[in-house]
Amino acid sequence: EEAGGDSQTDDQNESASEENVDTEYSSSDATYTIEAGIGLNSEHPQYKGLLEFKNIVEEATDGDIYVETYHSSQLGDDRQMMEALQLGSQEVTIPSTAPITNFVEEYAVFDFPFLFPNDEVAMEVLNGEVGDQLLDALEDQEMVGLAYWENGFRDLSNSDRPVETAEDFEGLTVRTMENEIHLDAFSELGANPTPMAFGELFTAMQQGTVDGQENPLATIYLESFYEVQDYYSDTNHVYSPFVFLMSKQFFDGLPDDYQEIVADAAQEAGEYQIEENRAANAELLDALIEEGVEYSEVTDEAREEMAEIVQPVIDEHAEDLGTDFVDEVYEAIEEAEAS
Ligand code: TK8
Repeated sequence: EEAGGDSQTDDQNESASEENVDTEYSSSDATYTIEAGIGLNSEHPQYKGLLEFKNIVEEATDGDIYVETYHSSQLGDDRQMMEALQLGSQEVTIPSTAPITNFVEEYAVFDFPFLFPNDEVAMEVLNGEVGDQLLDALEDQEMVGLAYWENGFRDLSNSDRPVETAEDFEGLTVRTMENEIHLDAFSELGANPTPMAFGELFTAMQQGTVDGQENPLATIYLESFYEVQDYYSDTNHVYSPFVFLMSKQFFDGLPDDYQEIVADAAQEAGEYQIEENRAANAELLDALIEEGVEYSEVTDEAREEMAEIVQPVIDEHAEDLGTDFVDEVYEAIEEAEAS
């Protein structure tokens, strides 16, 4: 059984190192070793995607680049891993965009609630001009953004009550990512947002430090949050992209053909990750209900009410980010919707 709790960490370490030796290549024969770490556990499509990246890169370089994979925040939380990339002490991580805002502020536009109508439009915008521009901005932060992967639409789970409407958020203590827009939006809804790193979340829910959290269904199920959460609502309030990041120091030190191999592999493994992720998010509701979680269906009407309540938060942050940039994003969304 995989769970997010602390007691599981030893098992997860063990299985991670087993996976690392379970390949025809080894780090001792390699010229380059990529240490790649993610926050989610080995059950999540994000990790499957990372293993796919490993296979493609090792195969294409005949083991000259070796990829060591770590999950479950074994190398740190999203922010710490990005800092390690900047220092060149870790080579790859795949955070959600929300913690990237601490490095490239404009990524915050993706934290605007109800920004994207669906994941197809989101991916089109990310893979277009807007997404490229933001990847480029990472270079000043000593990171290279190689591809967009997908975390998905975020939903609410909690241990206190069924949440169907905006009113139901009142007084609910909700863990949010460490990101101003999330904090402000949940405050506006009447909840008590408590920012913390993902790796601390399971224990916080278990100990009752927070009533709930918000993440895509795949995470809620695959991280066994149902062990400590009784209610799930498909709020779909924010679409979270993942960004496949590489240390710029490391990338710049690779020969040109290897740079191309890792860039293509990040893209290709991402296509696989996105497919697996969408399947997981589409399939796991029944499984979650079977674990005893009560499902509250959120109507479009209720979502519209939530959107109205948080609109002032969006307006305020749009000012901060620059209205030209935000308008460009809105236009890209309109274009993607029309195509
Ligand atoms: C995993 C995180 C996680 C994110 C969060 O490293 O913190 O809630 O959704 O998936 O990036």
